[in-house]
Amino acid sequence: MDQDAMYMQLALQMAKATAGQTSPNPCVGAVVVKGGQVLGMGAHLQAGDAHAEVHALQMAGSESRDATIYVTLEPCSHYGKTPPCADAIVKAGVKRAVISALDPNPQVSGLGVERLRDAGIEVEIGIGMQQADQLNEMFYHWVVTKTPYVTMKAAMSLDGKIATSTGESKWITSPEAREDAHHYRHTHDGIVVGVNTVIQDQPSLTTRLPNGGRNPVRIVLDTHLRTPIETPLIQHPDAPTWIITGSHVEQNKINLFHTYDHVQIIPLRASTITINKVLSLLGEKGITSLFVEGGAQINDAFLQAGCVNQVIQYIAPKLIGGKKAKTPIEGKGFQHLCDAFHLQIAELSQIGSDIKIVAKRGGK
Ligand code: AOF
Ligand code: ZN
Repeated sequence: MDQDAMYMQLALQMAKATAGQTSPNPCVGAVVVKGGQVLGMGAHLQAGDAHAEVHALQMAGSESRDATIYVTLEPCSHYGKTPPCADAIVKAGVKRAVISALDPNPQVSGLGVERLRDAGIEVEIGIGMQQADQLNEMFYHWVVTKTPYVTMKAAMSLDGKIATSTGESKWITSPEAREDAHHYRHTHDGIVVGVNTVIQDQPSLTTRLPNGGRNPVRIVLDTHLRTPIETPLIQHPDAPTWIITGSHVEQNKINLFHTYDHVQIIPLRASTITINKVLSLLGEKGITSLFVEGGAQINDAFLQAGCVNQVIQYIAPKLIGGKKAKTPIEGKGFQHLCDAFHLQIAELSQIGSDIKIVAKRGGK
């Protein structure tokens, strides 16, 4: 591996280690190198904190002069919660900047590189780009569309059932597969279920990894505000719970939830809930990624709205059978094959005794 690729891998490793903790900002790593020595390194740890380059430059101090900086994302050029990194790089007297990927944030997008080049810094773009793009895929989507990147997850038997005909669903997949799914809770800002899932399964929707993990905001789509007060999402304040309702829900019903500080009732302006409206609302509230983990009806609503970016499917080697046994997506579905939602397999692996498929939008 050549030197540039090696130092960029170091920066990428640091960025990857912060997955799930920087939202609504991307994961970024930076390394400052001179004369074959690493002089500074850093990662952006959470929104509002210093950016990766600032940490790395500070560590290198005056040694940054004439050094090379490796950054996994184009240095920013705007005043956000922190001042522009491109200015800090110029001021430190860095000679060369190696960048994995451009920042699609319209406030930056090419301007960071321009500022570096204008100051006479040699800029090289593209080393490690694929990994950097993959790492910040959800941020890219949100910063451009202002709606969250949507991941739909399902766990089913080999014959495509998510429960038996009597409704038993615990557990179809192995503990290993269930733990894997918790990584997605950790790396998504929000998790969404329908009110029927809340009533039937009483889920807590928290992240339970061996070392903890970040809980996503728990979002319930509940047109008529049927969420029971005595459910874990209301009784346990482990994470915020947002209940999205139609416009017609009575105020005295909403007031019943007021004593729970972590609960917000959010009525839409229309009497019915549409997925596109929900996504715009969540995007505005800084939810950059949404994990859809609940209910065959909700899955269908996302599918019909054409708003699925990625599907995570766990398949257990069990046969359940039964005409009445549920499948991952119900509702109307598509009547014609030519209308079916096309995905491409991005990953295929075995987890515990189960198969895991990651499929992404695109392709025919
Ligand atoms: C960088 N290095 O480590 C990160 C960058 O509000 P702020 O100041 O934190 O700026 C957030 C934006 O900065 C974010 O939307 C993205 O475009 C960029 N993130 N840029 O140079 C970093 N995290
Ligand atoms: Zn920056």
